[in-house]
Amino acid sequence: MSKFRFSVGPWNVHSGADSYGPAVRAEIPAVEKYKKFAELGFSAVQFHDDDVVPDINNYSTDEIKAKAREVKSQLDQFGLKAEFVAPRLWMDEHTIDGGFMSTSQEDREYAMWRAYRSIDIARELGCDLIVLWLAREGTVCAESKSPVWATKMLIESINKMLEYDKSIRICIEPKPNEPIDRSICGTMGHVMAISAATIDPSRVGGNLESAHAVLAGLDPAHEIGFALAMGKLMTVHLNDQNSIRYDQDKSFGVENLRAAFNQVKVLKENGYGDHGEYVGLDVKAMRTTKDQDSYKHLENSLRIFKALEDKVDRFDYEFQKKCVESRDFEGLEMYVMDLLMGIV
Ligand code: XUL
Ligand code: MN
Repeated sequence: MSKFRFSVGPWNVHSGADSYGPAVRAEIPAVEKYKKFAELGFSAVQFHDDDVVPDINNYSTDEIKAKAREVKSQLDQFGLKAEFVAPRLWMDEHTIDGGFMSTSQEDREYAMWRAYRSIDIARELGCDLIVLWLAREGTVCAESKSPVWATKMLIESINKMLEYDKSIRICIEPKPNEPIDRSICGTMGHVMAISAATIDPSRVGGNLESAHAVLAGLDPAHEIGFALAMGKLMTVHLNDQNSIRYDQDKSFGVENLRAAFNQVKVLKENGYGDHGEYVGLDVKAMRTTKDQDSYKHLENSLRIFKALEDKVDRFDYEFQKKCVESRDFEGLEMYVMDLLMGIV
């Protein structure tokens, strides 16, 4: 029995379209996904603002809130909570050059409108967390904007959100690149610095995605540990990634089982979840996946996470201590490999 509660986003079950080809699986209606998420054992759903209110630009604030209430009652039906709302600041024509640090003032105002509406939606869904994946916040042409100005615009925008709602929490999901060339906020270290520069650092933290850490050339467990040490790990997006290439969102643990083990270990050792945090997945099915297997990558990720939780429970801390005392790191490493291979 897992000690954790899990969450997932509706975009994690998708039709398989990518930059190079069209959809290969049928779209599944949102309510059907929620039902299946509950059956698979998830406790909460992660949302983008327009997952909750499609065509959000066409509605007034009151209409947006009413539509969010409809989604809340759908979640209630399956005993699911909403974990967070993330403004999707990368699809709209107003976010071609990014949102909070766009070179167009009109577009920056549009980004704030989406951020405020995301807060309204979160409130209607009964959650207090806004995730900012800063997809296009950076440069595609390095000389197009000053990184100093851009960083300050991000801090200013977060301050406005903190002022708009006095108890909302803002959670930055760092990523070093893609779709942007050079990101402004690429790692947990950047997130902590931005947090410290806001008007209420206690309400600004991070969402560590395993694949994003790998893309930054960093170890996901260390990024998680760094944010935990600062008391600012608000959620996680667990998945996997084959080295520094396009963002793959593979099932958790399928590329690097030892790195996955260490992510579970650092979460478990440090009481992650004790204050209501969810273990969030952000995994994509392979494009080759058939319709009937649309949820298999979620099932696999949960299965791998729980199996690794079991390995963490069996981790021999006495043996580890002895190895450290005698500086026998070769022995310790082999013990970890034996544990993962099922030999001990
Ligand atoms: C993109 C990514 C997003 C965010 C949510 O790399 O991870 O799905 O998690 O906006
Ligand atoms: Mn993510």
